[in-house]
Amino acid sequence: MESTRKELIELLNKNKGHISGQELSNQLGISRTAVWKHMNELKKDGYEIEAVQRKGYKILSYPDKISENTLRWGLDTKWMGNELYHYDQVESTQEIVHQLAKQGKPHGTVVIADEQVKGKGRMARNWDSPKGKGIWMSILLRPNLPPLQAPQLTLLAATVLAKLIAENSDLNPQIKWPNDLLINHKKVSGILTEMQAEQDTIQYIVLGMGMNVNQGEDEIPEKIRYKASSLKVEGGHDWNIQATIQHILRLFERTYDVFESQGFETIKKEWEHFGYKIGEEITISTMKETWKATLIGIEPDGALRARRRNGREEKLYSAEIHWGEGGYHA
Ligand code: BT5
Repeated sequence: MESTRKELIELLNKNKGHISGQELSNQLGISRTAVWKHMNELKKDGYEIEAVQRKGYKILSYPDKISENTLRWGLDTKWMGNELYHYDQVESTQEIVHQLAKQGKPHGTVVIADEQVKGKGRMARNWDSPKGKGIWMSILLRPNLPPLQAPQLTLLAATVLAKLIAENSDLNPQIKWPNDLLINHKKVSGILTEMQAEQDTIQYIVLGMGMNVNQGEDEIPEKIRYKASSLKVEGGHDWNIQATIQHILRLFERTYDVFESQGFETIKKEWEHFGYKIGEEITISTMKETWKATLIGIEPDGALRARRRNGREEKLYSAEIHWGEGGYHA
């Protein structure tokens, strides 16, 4: 039942014009009455379907509720999201993509959930992912890169999200190295890049993106309210989550293709355009120490470049940056 319905939607989706009941019945191997029954079920679920005599059926619009079908509808990408899975609730989309990667799923496989009950941040931190309020999504990537270059993909993803927000609103997104997207100094999005590598080759990468979209201020956990926000809180209106996901997937594909053909240089420039606190003094914490430094920018390979107060410059691959009393701390 479920798979016939999926096939039916795919057929309607593929067909730009109307498709006749007879044609559908032939292709699906079911009777015309069964086709008609399925159509009624779809309508009940919020699909708007036009039925024209002697021409057949056509989907006019999809329901608001996100599903695999509605996400695929109009997603004109080449490789991104060719395999796409949507769940109402998961522990973490990261774990599902790890499993899919092990099953050999292709580059560009996407997993999206309405809600995560064990959303993951970096270093076993928690990522709050309330139902239907944000974008909780992980992408499987199989890049042809040495493992050392994997962090560039985090910067690429942050650039994609910053560009998307800048192009579609009056908001002024900034990227806090390496993985936070801030608006008005508050975090609206975080990226988690997990890699499976063997010596000098990457087997696969699971790139997780979390973006707070339609939470009102009181829907952001009190504990993090001083440093976290959503697009709605900052911009004053709801966003269409489904359209935004599709937009991210398209822009991600385009940006990734540029990265593959031209290297990191173009992405680096875009990243720096959104770079947070570049040229300003911040505090850097590594596993070993905490020190004051001026942020200079990022290196051609994506590492952070910072200058100590004594003038010595350093290149950092992993660190936390923070600033000010009561300011942002991860
Ligand atoms: C991150 O970690 O920023 C990476 C977040 C990645 C989430 C995505 S959602 C899809 C995929 N599936 C997953 O399970 N994860 C990925 P980090 O830099 O460690 O930041 C975590 C810290 O941010 C927490 O310790 C909180 O202080 C804060 N935080 C938690 N939830 C937040 C939220 N929704 N918005 C803003 N800040 C949050």
